Amino acid sequence: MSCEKQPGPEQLPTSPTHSPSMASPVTSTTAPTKVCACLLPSHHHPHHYLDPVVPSLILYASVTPPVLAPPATPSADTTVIPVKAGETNLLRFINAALNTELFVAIANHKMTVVSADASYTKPFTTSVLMLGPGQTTDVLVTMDQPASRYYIAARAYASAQGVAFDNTTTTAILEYDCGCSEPGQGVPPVFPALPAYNDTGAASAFSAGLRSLSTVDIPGPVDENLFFTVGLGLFDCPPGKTCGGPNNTRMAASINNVSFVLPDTYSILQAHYQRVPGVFTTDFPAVPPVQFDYTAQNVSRSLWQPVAATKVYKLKYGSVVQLVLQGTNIFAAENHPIHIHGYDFYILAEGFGNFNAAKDNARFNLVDPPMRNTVGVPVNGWAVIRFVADNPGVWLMHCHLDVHITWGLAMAFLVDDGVGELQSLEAPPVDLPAC
Ligand SMILES: [Cu+2]
Repeated sequence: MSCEKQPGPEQLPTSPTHSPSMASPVTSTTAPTKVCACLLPSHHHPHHYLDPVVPSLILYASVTPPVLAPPATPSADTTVIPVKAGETNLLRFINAALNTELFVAIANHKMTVVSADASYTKPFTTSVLMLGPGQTTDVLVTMDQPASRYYIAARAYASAQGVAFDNTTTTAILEYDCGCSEPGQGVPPVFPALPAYNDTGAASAFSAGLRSLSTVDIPGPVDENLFFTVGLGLFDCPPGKTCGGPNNTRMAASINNVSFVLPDTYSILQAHYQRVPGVFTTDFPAVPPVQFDYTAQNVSRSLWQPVAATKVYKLKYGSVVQLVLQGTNIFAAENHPIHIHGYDFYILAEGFGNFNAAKDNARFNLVDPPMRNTVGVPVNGWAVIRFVADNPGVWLMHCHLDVHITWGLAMAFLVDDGVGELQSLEAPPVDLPAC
C-alpha cells in the first residue's frame, strides 16, 4: 500500500442534498426487565481484556415495562446470583438500555470500582454507580453482610428537566447461601437506596472518583485543539408535512451546529477508501460557527436550528487531539454520553457551565486521568478529552443515547494513513457487498 498522502476526492466541495424526514415518535426499548448475568469478556477491545481473578459476572441492565416500586416478592424470572458469605466477587455492569442513563446500587453492599470501559481504575469505593448507555463498570463486592437476599437495582438518571423518561426500576437478586429463598420463607430482599432521578451530584461524584490505575504519560503537545458543542435543537417541518416535535417542528441534535446525516449510498469509510466523490465533505468546524452563552437559561431561538450535513473532521495520523465537549441548553440541557469509535481517550476534566480555558485548564488531571470510550458530558456542562489519532480510517463520534443519533448528534473523524502498512487503512474485504 502506498505511503504517500494523496488528495482524495472527499476534498471536493460537494454537499449531499437531503430532505429532512418526519420526526419519529420516541419509544422506549423493549428489552427484558431484569438484570441478567453471564460469563463473557467485558468489552470488544481485545487489548483491554481483563483477567478476572475472582468469579466474574456481567450484568446487563436494561429497562422497560413499568415496575415503579421494588416488588416485595420478586417475580419468578428475576435473575438470582448465588453468592457465599465472605467471598469477593467481580461484577461487570454494562448499561444495555438504549436511551436511559442508569444509577446502580446493591442493598447494604459497597462496591469497589476497579475498571470502567475496560480500562483499569484506581480502586474506589462507592455505594452508587452511574452508567450511560454502552458504558461498563467493573466492581469488586465482598459478601460481608448477614446471609440473606439483597437487590441489585438500577433506574434512570434523567438529567433533562421536564422531559419524559422511563422510570422503570430493574433488579436482580444477590442471594447468600442461606436457603432463604425457599417457598414460604417470605423474606423479601433488601432494597438499596438509589439516588433521585435528577441527582446530578451523585452522577458527578461517581465520575469524579474515576482515575487511571497508574500514572499516565499524557499525550502532548496538543496538535488539534477542538471545541465541539453537543446538544439538541429543532428543525422546521418540511412544507406540507406534519412533524411530531413541539409546535409542528422536528426534533434535531447537532455537534457544532451540524446535524449529522448518514449517507444513503456509500459508507463514509468506503467513499474515503475508494475515493468516491460527493458522499461527504471535510469541512466539519473545529469550533462552533457562532459563539454564544451555551448554557444560558434562554438561548436565542435563532440558534436552535442546526444545518443537516455529512461532514467529517480530518486528522493527521498520530496527531494529539484535545477536544472540549460543551453541552448546550438548546431545547433541553442533558447529560450526553459521547462515544468515539476506534479510540479510547483520557478524560482530563469535567465541569458545569461554559468551559473557560483561562481558568479550567488548571483543573486538568494530567497525572492519572481515567481512560474511557464514552464520557458523560455533564448536563449544562463540559468535558475535556485527549487522545492520539493513531488509528486510520473513519470513526464515528456520537451520543450514545440512541434517539439522539437519529436526531443527528454525531460526527466523524477521518484519520489519514501514516507511514507504512501498519499505519494504513486495510483494504475492504473481498466480499464487501457491491451495494
Ligand atoms: Cu445525547
